[in-house]
Amino acid sequence: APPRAETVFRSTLPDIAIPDHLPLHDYVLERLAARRDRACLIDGATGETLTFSDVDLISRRVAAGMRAALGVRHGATVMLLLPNCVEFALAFLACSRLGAPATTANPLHTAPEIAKQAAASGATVVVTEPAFVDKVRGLAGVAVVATGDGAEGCVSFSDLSAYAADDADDGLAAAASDDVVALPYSSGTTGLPKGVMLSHRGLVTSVAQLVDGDNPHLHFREDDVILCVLPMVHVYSLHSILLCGMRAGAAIVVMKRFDTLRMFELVKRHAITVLPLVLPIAVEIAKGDAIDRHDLSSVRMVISGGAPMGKELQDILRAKLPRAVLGQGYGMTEAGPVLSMCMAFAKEPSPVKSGACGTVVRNAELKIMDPETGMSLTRNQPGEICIRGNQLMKGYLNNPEATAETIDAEGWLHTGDIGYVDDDDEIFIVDRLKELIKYKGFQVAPAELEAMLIAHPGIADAAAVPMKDDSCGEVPVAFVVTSHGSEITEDEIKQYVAKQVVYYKRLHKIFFVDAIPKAPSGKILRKDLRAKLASG
Ligand code: AYL
Repeated sequence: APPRAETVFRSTLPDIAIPDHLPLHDYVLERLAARRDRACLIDGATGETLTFSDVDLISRRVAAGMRAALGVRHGATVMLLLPNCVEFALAFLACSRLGAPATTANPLHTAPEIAKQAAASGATVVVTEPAFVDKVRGLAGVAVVATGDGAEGCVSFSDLSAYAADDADDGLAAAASDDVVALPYSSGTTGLPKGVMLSHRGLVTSVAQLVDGDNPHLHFREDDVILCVLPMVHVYSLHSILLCGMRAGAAIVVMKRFDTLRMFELVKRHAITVLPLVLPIAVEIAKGDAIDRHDLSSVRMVISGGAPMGKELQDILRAKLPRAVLGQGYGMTEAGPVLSMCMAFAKEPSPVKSGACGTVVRNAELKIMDPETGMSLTRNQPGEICIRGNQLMKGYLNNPEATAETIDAEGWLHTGDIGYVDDDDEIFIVDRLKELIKYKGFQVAPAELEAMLIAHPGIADAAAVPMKDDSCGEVPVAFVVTSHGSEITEDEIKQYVAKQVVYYKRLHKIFFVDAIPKAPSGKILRKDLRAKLASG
């Protein structure tokens, strides 16, 4: 039988030319000559400013230093274990220059979590802050770079940046746009965190889809000042703030730690125009009255992404920031990462609805698939969101099976998100098919918590699921079956997990049950457990 016609959704904007032959650093710095003296990175704490010229030069020096002092070559993986700081951006660009994939990790992760990612990614160098050096000292065969003037037994970042820049680019002779440039970790639709291979071509495409062309979908301007408070180790910030901001020639104000009042002060001091946020920050802003006592009139754009933002919250924010355009972006690490963006952010904007998470980006195809039949669905019918285009990940590192489960033979990436496209091409996410728990936009993989729980002798079986939470979006909770004779308590279980994981993976509640509901295949019936939570 002839294949049934598919319903494919495209951007409402025309496709553009994308220079995807360029390595990522050359692409984001392509207009360097015209921007040499413009501010590129501003340290929020000190006000210290690096121009585009500084960023170009120092990242070349760091690349030369990494190669000379640490032997980083094309294909060697470098772990960036950093809080938000200017050095993150410099080190990331240096890795791009060397053709060395950068795997990013939150420095608040525990030592075992870091060790796992370092081993899985094959990192030979870790760049971190002196405060976190102790977490990586024990890693065999891994050299440690510490920012500032360094720490004992480490190479100091400032020494690296003192190397001569001349030949730092040599490694590039071999670097192709198909090479991996970033290797964030994500659990995707199922299982444990996996290395997501994002290539130069993929990230260049994804950045271009937002900020390039005559009518950019996400219109960042040269005179914009963008706040970077979201962690750069996460792909939302790395892509949509750092890379998009640099490509557009905007200035980026780097804030290390979120604090509402400090953020308002920074907005005023630097006349910040663009505020990329996640739900919990939006909640903080919306709920207090501090916002009424601060001058935020410079802000023209507020972007929310990474997790759902309800219509109510969006309406409150809109009332508090009447001069700003407010909207959402929708992304997934594996998707490269952005699938859709609010059309009110375009240079020639179109109106949007509260609660929508944007319109599909240009040079891409989106379809809604019926999870039962595999057929594509038409407008207003919810199904699994699938996306296709050059921006997608190359695959999971060393895991062709998981890659094949996520990107099908026709090149469609299956997100595990349930949503629909409405009559105006706006996307609404209504549910999640996949296991993932999203705490303040951070990923928590149920499989990771379950493996930990089951390893405890007092626990016979367990399932971790998300529970709705007003300020965090979702929190991880667990259903636990205790072993025969075990008297383990809720607190003991919480402590046991808390000791092993970063704060956002901690369990907030334990429900003791007689059995975990499972399908005949052995798969946990997560929907049943989520329904149990919803019914109280
Ligand atoms: P990951 N609304 C609802 N759910 C969302 C949204 C949104 N706006 N954005 C992301 N998600 C959920 O890999 C969804 O379930 O990437 C999705 O599959 O940590 C999952 O989060 C992916 O989680 C941007 C804007 C990047 C967003 C991103 C998201 C990166 C988060 C760049 O400009």
